[in-house]
Amino acid sequence: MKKAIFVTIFIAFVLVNTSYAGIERITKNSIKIEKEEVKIPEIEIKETNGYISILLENANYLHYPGKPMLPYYTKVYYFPLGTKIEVDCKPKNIEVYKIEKEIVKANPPMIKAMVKETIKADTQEIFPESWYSYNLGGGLVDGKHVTILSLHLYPVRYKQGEIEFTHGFDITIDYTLPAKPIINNDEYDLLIICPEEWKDIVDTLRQHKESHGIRTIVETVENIYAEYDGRDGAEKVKYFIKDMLEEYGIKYVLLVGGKKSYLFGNWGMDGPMKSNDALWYVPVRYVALNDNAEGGYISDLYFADIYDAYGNFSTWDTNGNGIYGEWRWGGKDILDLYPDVYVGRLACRSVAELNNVIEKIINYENSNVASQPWFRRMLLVGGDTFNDVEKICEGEVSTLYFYNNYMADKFEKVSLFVSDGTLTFGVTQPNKFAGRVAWINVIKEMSKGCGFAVLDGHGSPTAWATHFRGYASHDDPWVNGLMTYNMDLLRNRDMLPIVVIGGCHNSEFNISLFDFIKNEWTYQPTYECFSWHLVKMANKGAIATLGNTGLGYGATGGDNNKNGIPDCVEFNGGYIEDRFFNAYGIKGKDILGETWGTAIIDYINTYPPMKDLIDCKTVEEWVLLGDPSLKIGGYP
Ligand SMILES: [Ca+2]
Ligand SMILES: [Ca+2]
Ligand SMILES: [Ca+2]
Ligand SMILES: [Ca+2]
Repeated sequence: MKKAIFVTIFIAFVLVNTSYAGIERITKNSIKIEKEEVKIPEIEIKETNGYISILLENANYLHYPGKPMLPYYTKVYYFPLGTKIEVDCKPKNIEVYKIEKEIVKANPPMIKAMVKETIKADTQEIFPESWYSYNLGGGLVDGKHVTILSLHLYPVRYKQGEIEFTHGFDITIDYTLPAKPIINNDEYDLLIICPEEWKDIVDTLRQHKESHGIRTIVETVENIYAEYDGRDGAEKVKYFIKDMLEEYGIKYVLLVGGKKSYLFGNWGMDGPMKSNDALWYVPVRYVALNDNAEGGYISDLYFADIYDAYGNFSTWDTNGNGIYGEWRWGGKDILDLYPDVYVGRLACRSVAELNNVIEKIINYENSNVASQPWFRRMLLVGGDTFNDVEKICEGEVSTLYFYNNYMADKFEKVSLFVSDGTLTFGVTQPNKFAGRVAWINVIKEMSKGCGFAVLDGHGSPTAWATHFRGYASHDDPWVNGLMTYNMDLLRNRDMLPIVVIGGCHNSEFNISLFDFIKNEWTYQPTYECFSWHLVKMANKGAIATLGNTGLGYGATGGDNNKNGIPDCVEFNGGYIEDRFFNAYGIKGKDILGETWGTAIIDYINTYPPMKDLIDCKTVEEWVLLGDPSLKIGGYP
């Protein structure tokens, strides 16, 4: 391995009241200019099985299907929200290398329910097309409303058997600060939105929050509909959230209300074209992103992304045709996606559910659960998610990675895996019976209590499942980890975990009983989704869940780009889970909504979602079903 010159990458700083060594700052009238020099370490070239990998220390890797997995650097800068920014980067000392072998290419992301998609043909154009690119957005970072500049430097570019490599960049950032701050108030922390009929019950939660210093306001959907303009209920609610942000400086928004009907209703395929306010206690936003497998799904991120980089309202309908989050034949809306408030939903459908979840939250936060031994257990559940040559058990590799890298110093590991038979009664070869009843082990371990549980594999609205090692095709025997049909057997009482679920549709909280007839991804009838069922259960289940409202995606196999990080945690759904545990375990984000929001922000910084449909879907569909102001581990 060649010795590399170390560079500080991933620096992040707020320019206000901060100076940074090595950066020259010039002010000309109102325009300020930052100049910075970045040195790039030497590249390392590795050959494996006839393919070469080009490595750079601490780099990210391009992940576009069929394209070379080339290294790049992400540099993130924060400015006060509304700052106008222009960036120029010049490469220095460019060298050209002849490449004898092919560079390893990115596989298409795999759907966590089935296999599909073809690899796009490689073009003869230079890749990537420029030496750098950047993305601007508006978001809430460490309590500050900021304009985020994520700058991507591509020191290695490929064209027809040659790579160009630059040893460094001269970066120039011109920026103009906004005349005055867009948000300057700090009177409330939490906004709760609920239907009128539940307002009195929700007031119990408000009082509880206030008792812990979380300043809380409650507003009803009916009042918002009456007083706000908007093309549909969801847009009215979003304008209301924007007002509350500007008037009171709220940080968290809790949406209390799910779908009214248990039997009929809407789901993704119909959704994008419809306004379904009457069907919902609190409205939802369907986005019309078509991945060739489904035409739409719910995105609660819509209610969190209030501003774009310039401090303008983030409409999610930039082409103005009344269809939101479009990315399909016929149109594409440009979305900011960075959360400006942290949003979670209690998708309640009855007073009984509402009472259950409020009681669980109050009890959890009041009983200092972090001091109790059960909280220090982290449950990992996984198996072989996708077939690959090395028979890597992606669900085991990823959950272990989260544990070892972010959680091990505070948590005790409890794992249920297929490769060692702990999930499957000692059976490690494909076995229909052992696979069918594996859920008994999940019920058993979860019933002992744990602070966190992470299940990484396949999903549907009714189930989370995986496969035996080396038998991960759709027709191989399934290993059923947990189902809505059996989770009522849980006996964990008030020992409630935060459950992270990697899989398709587990958090499809728009599901109704008869949807399975028209929805090919539902498989079995259910009137509610896996992730909400866990949260709404009385005196057991989960305190909150994080999962996908649509088809989830993951990377297959081990380490194709040979950078030492398993690809299944480096890309797509695995990466957002990785960022969640990183936010909690390393960055110390222990208010659940902020943990969620930090994961989303990190993901967007590294993989700009407007460049890749699957990255866009990954952040849009990852919903928090729970209280975003929840103090993880409760109050001491
Ligand atoms: Ca549109
Ligand atoms: Ca935003
Ligand atoms: Ca595998
Ligand atoms: Ca890797």
